[in-house]
Amino acid sequence: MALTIQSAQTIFSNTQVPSPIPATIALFDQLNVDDKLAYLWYAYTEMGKTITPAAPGAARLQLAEGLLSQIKQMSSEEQTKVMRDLASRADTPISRSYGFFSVNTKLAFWYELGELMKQGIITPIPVGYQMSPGVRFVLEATQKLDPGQQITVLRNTVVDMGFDTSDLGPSSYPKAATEPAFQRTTPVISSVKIDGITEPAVLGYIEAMNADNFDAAIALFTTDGALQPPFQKPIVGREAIAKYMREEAQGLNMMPQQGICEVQPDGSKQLKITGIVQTPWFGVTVGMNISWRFLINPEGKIFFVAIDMLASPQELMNLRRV
Ligand code: EQ3
Repeated sequence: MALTIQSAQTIFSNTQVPSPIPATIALFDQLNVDDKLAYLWYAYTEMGKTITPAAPGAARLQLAEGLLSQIKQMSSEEQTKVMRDLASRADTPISRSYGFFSVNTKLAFWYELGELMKQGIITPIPVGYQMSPGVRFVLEATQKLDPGQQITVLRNTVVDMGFDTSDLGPSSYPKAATEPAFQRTTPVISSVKIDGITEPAVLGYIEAMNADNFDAAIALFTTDGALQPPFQKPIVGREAIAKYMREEAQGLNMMPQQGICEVQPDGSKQLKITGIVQTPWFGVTVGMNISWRFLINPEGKIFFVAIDMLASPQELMNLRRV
């Protein structure tokens, strides 16, 4: 029987535990625009007591520089309006430009605004703002998350800001190939060993990803293969996966720990692997508990891989079907 992405998405689904991340984002989405900005400020400064993101490289800030320098010259009311427009996804020139940024440039843009807020150059919260019970509720929900889940909530809220440019065609901003790279650190693991796993495509995938060797990783996929990032739809085809990896997978450190492999009657293999991934934004200070669910075709190529955020560290051990 031919492999389909739809059926691949369901592999090991009965071993999965719902993550609290979408529920927290849904609570955030219900806040009004000033509450959203206030929530992000309080969540970010609270988190900053224990973990802080690494300063983005000058090259990446340069991509956001045009918008940042416009904002710096504005009055405090105008600055607040820009932030409200971004958070409400309004159709304004700045919100459109932001919408074309890559994920990492969006994060770099807010990182810099956050620095300016800390220095008192930009007002973090609209003047006269009073914290609402709604914000308190979402902050409490956020505090219950582990650091890896907290940074995922922050990341996703930042990514969703700005005007939705997906239907507008390509932008004039530099994209994937010209995006400045994250400084790659030496992978924490020097050779890939995963308890219970010997599948060459999987070991090769982790090794290539830990070296930012996306060409080698892509070569392990079938031409119609797919990669499904956490909470997203599958990205289908080698070219689309390569573009995504260049934009979003640079500098990641992947530390798979254990896995299981089930051979199917048609010779394909289903594998679930759990482990830790670190983002260059937070380095070794934040480990995210994740799983990879691979479907390998009978010829040993990756037809599908889903990356899921785990609900708790206990889930790292949760490999068996129940
Ligand atoms: C200034 C402030 C605070 C106030 C204002 O009101 C509003 C905002 C937005 C503010 C600023 C907020 C800032 C600066 C937030 C910064 C957040 C950051 C830097 C978050 C970074 C998060 C990174 C994450 C969660 C990365 C996760 C990566 C994963 C899980 C990678 C998985 C992958 C694997 C394992 C694969 O095998 C394939 C590729 C893939 C990427 C899917």
